[in-house]
Amino acid sequence: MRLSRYFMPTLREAPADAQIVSHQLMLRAGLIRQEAAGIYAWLPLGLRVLKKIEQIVREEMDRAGAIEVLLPTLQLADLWRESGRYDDYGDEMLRIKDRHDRDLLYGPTAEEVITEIFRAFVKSYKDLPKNLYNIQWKFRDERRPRFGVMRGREFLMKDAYSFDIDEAAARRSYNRMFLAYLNIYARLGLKAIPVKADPGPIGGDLSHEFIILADTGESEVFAHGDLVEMGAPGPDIDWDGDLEPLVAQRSRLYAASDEMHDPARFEAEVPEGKRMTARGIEVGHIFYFGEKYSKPMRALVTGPDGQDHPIHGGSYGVGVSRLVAGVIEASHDDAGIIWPDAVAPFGVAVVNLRPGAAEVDAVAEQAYAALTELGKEPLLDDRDERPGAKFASLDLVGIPWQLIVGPKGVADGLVELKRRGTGERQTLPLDAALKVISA
Ligand code: 5CA
Repeated sequence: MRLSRYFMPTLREAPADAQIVSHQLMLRAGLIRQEAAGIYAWLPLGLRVLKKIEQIVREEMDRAGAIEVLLPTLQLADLWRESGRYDDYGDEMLRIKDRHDRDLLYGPTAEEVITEIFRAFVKSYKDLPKNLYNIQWKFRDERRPRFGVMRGREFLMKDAYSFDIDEAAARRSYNRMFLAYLNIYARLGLKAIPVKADPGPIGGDLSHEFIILADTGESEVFAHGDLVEMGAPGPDIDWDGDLEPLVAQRSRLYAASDEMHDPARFEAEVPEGKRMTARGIEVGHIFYFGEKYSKPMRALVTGPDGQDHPIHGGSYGVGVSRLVAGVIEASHDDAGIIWPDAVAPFGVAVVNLRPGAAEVDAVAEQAYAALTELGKEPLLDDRDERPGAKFASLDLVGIPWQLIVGPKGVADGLVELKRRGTGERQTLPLDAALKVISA
């Protein structure tokens, strides 16, 4: 992409009502634009990051055996009347009438829709387990949308739904998601801790939230310090094998969010030096709720005994759009965002310090072509701007590498390479710079 033709509307200052650093930086770097309270347009740079996060979530869900579908944003109220949640859900649900005076709603989640699909097609335990997931916009008419996309009204969620014949099988599905979630956050460069959580309006008796630590987070967590360091299991575990030991290793250490916190247990179970109390951002939430939806909605399968059984369900959410802000909270400095390579909107900025000077243009174009060839998704800064302004905006938008091409270097056959995260700079021939970036 050539910056002179791109759309990257950066701002010198963030609007005064942006209170936390990720919201400020998302506005300043031109990632989003607020269209209404809690409703945002995703501008080109923000959309690229959102898509990268979405793709990482997709790959890890696929790896864990889940199957992607795309559910509608608008749902029939009648489905929610079947489950009994239509009246319970309250003012957070955006209710709509169509021209036939039929009640619709903008889905805040999709347990009912997926249960309806499941019951239409799956009739036997032999077709289980199944896990279907959906990456789709949700709407919750939050009383206090705030902190930008962190707590929006419209937001992108990955929601997965598992179907099993009994509780033991459902726990295996739950375990797969538990571990897949840790892998997702690790690929995003985030340290996430699973904490016991209150299932809330989703229902059920087993639930974990995944929290990344950040001072500005809305959740308070109490946890054994070792949990933070334990990390993700990695992609190469046997997804069809017994995952219980890997899950138990993590869930037996004390970790709870404020509503589930038990100070006496915390003190009894966690040695003083290991007691961690921190604020964090909830970036995922998983639930096992058994027959909560399958019973009232009659999602039944024939078991090995020849009888009909309501399936045992779980649901598993990742806040995809919230994660864009979460990554920024975890990775920024005074100059702006520092994208981890895995989600950066562009891999490298090729900074042409003297657009119009033939030799400089030639080297910049050569670098741009080579990086494109290498799949590094370069952004060529060919704007007619002062170097200082270029560096300030590229630091702000957080591209991981800057490959700087100027008249002095070109005369000596050299370019400069800067790593955004560390500020480290080196001067070297273009070929060598390309090798460093590829390594
Ligand atoms: N049905 C279940 C799982 S699919 C569910 O809806 N879970 S949830 O309510 O916990 O939402 C899942 C994730 O979506 C949360 O962990 C959070 O990361 C994200 N999320 C929830 N509400 C918002 C919001 N208002 N803005 C941005 N992200 C949100």
